[in-house]
Amino acid sequence: MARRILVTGGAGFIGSNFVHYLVRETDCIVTVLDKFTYAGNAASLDGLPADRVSVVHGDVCDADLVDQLVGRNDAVVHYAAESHNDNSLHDPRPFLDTNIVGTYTLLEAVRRHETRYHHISTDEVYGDLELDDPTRFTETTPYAPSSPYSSSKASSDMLVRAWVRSFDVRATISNCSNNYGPRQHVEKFIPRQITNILVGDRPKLYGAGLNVRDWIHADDHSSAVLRILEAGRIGETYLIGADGEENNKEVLELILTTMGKPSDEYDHVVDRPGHDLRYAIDWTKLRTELGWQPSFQDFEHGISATIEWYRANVAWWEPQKRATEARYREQGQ
Ligand code: NAD
Ligand code: TDX
Repeated sequence: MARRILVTGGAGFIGSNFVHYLVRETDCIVTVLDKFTYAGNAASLDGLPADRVSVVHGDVCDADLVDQLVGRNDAVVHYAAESHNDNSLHDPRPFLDTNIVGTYTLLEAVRRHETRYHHISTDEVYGDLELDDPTRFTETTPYAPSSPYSSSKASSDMLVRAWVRSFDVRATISNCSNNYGPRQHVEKFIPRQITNILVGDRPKLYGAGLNVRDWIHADDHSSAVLRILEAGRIGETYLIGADGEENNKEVLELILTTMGKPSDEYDHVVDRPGHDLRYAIDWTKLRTELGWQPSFQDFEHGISATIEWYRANVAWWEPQKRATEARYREQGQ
């Protein structure tokens, strides 16, 4: 197991959950590299021991800084990204810079230092499925991304594959389904609806809400990544999921009723252009090859715990809420 791990994007949603997970479950030393964009939150790393976790404020596109940090670590787990589809439809450029050039910059550094690299990606690289399609995404599904976000992530995956083949970089890739849990930015579906209810606004459902997402708890994503880092085969891709398919309308109704509201107390708003219909992950390879299993299988319980986290941590999300909703209002969403 790597002793010193560089976690990029460690002040974001999934990256911060991974850092907390590493501190709880391992004895490794963590360095976070984060640009603290609107999505990075220093408070997400509060309470972590200073002798285990240090934070560097910087950009994954800064080649000198990345080279120095990679040189001091045994492994890199690359979470940093522009991550929100809606933002990518209005201003794609930062997605190309961070997601593509940032990944290139890290790959060049791990190539020079011969450092183990794990690349965090998304199931959205595979495009979408019909609602009644019996198949799910596997590691051999052809890439067919729909949005500027997912195409930039697909590009970054391709760079990793090329650096493995051409330069023998010791890399693995994981493509995970939709995460939920604590510390997710209020622009994303589940936290947006929970915090709308908490501030007295109505939740907002895009279109008819029949789109299906395959939900996994962020801690299960973390345990899968750690397993791949420890035992994954170099050059391989692993899909991460937890059999959590739900349509958006059902998820919203669950949030409303769990929070004591009538299940129809929400607005339908304009749909996302090019909105992917359904994602679904077949994670057989992760189970059979690496023996991984998810721990959070009760979605209703996971949603209740997430609602409680947002209730108890208003100071964490309130500063971002007004600006996020102002942006959505401009877009009619
Ligand atoms: P997030 O937006 O919550 O966090 C991204 C973090 O990256 C932030 O802390 C931000 O400050 C940092 N960052 C952005 N640009 C940077 C740059 N140029 N240099 C350094 N740091 C930078 O995102 P998230 O939802 O936690 O997603 C993390 C990763 O997981 C992404 O690679 C995303 O594609 C992937 N992923 C997310 C999901 C999901 O459901 N959210 C699912 C599968 C995969
Ligand atoms: O207010 C909303 N109303 C709504 O109906 C928002 C913000 C979203 N939605 C819908 C759109 C999607 O069908 O909910 C679904 C989930 O939306 P997002 O939270 O924006 O996630 P999604 O677009 O599915 O992408 C997420 O999962 C894959 C992450 O943001 C990506 O980073 C990850 O790669």
